[in-house]
Amino acid sequence: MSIPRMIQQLSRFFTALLIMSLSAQLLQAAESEKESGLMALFGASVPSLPPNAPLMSNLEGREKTSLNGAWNIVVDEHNMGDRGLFGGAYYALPQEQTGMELVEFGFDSRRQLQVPGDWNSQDERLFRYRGVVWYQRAVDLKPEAGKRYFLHFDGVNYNANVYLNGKPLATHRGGYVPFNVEVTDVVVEGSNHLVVRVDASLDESTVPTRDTSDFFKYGGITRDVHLVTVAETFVHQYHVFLEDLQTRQFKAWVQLDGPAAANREVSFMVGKGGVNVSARTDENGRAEVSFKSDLALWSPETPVLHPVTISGEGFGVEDRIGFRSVEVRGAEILLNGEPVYLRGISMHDESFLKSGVAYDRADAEAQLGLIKELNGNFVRLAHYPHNEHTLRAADEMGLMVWSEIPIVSNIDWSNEDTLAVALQQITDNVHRDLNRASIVMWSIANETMPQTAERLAFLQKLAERARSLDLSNRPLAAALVGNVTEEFTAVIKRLVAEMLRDPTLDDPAVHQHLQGMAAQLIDDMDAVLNGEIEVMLEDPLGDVVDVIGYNEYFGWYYAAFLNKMLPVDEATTRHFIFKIMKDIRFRNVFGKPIIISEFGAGAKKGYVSDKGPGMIWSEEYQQRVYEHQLDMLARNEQVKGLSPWILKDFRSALRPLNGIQDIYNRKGLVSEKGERKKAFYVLRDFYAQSASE
Ligand code: GCB
Repeated sequence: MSIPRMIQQLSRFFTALLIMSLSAQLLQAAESEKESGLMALFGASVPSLPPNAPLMSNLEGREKTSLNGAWNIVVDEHNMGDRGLFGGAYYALPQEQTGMELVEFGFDSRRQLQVPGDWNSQDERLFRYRGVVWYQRAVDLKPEAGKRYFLHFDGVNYNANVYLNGKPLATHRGGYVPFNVEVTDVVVEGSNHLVVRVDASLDESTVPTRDTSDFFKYGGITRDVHLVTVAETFVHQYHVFLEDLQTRQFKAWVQLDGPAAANREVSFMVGKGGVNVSARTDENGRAEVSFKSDLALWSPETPVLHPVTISGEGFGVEDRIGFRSVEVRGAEILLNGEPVYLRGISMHDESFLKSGVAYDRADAEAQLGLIKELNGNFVRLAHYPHNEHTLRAADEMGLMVWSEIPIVSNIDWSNEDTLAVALQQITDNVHRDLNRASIVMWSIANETMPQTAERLAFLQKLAERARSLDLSNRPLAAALVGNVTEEFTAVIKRLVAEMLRDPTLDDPAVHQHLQGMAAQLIDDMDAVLNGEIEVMLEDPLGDVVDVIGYNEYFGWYYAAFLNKMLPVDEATTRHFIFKIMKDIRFRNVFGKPIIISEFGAGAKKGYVSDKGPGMIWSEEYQQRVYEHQLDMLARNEQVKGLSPWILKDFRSALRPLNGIQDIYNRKGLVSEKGERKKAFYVLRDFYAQSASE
């Protein structure tokens, strides 16, 4: 036989083999999934798994084994792993091999990622990757009768499917809230094969969406993983809180889970040698008690945490809880009955101790330590729930917290599935942190648009959910959207008036243009020049929440927008904006307290423009923005707190300006490495002053 003919025959043989193998797999896939065609083989649709079990609170107080460390991974760019091509699904239990089986994937130590941690900053090849990665590790175990076992994930971004010993167990959506999966019936003695499929892809219907927010969507098992062991009937959730400041009445409820949850005696011990009360659970396993006590209260100055034990026969959990009251009265925020000014800053869940996501206690203490150094008493944890260590550290260090979920900008407001994911996120966020004294408000939205009835209905449901879960009436907040036309018209009128009376602007063409604008916009020149510039917040979301957040960027973006309407260069517009800022007054039609939840300016540490000092992106320019902002905000009586944007430069793919941003949002008061910028000291001194007043 000639060589070409031999090759032809061989290739026919292989093609036949391939077709046989493919059709066998196709048949199998079609049978199991009731699908046919190539899509069934190539795993385009991921079989749906049941949702995870409801979240247990207080991971810290549980008997647990850490599953942090090196996990083996397979990158699944083509989303094949649910069925695999040769060798079966990636979650299947590995089979004994003779060495002759064709298997086209494999987990082993040659490709690993550290858990916790994102894949983007651990592996250069995955820096921009937003697809599927399969994680695998062995879990050694000696299960005991009468115990229950849960896998607990503090955060997997974005979608996680969990498989143990080859069995698909549960799915979870939402990258910043914890979840647990019960594995009691699946664990075996010895080595257990744990696989997690992590899908970091986002779209328009996810929470957050893919494109409408300015932060890096890290992928991976980003936070701690544990195997938690509990009794068959155990304390699932609870809340112990100060119900009434005047009478020092406390309230506690507990929810047991398990076959013997009903009609059980549960005791609550609070404080050293203090309270010891008990109650019986109802038929749903829930018990409630009230008690009076003069336990010392938590505050940023005295962040006292009391030991709490909730237990019954054969079960129990311990915690350390602070007690304080927080309420909104008129336009005031009261902490333990006293008006309080929130000296805060915003931060993302990143750390200057490492690149990528923050995930441990050291990160938390380093970040929050900077806020203490700023003389702050408040932090806005933007734009999603942060890792649990941060909340524990805030409790201990004495920082009040604004906690939020990733409802940012445009969300798919009329999509029921999006609403379900959002509700799940607020539920899990509240459940995880109900007992954290540091959290003084739950925020449900950041700058959400457009202002439609669907948006409001969606956000109202989130508010109702938070209120129904948190019986301590923690205030709700949101960063509202302003009325841009009114706001900018008021500002532009004043700018035109100021420019007209400034003798240094003597170009006749400029003057003529300004006069034309004044004729159209201004009736009473004196009133405009001597009055206030009012920014009235009236977004109807203000009716739903208790605290009005507002993000404003006077001195930064607004100068660029406004400049487009003015006949001067941007430097001149910036100069005049600084001049008029002292007269800007933020008010709201709801009579509620306002927090300026963002203001700021970008600066690269050490940057000097070749156009000279003090240009935008310099530390000096950022410092100037802070000086004018703080001067303005100190004159604003309805403003009861600040959380400027932002503590540290953070990763954002929206910020590609080479040499300056380099994929960082540069509005940090410290660089990504923690180097303090000049504005850091401006805010520090301002807060020192306001703390002493
Ligand atoms: C905002 C957003 C925040 C952005 C910030 C900015 O209003 O809430 O997510 O990062 O502005 O720097 O533009």
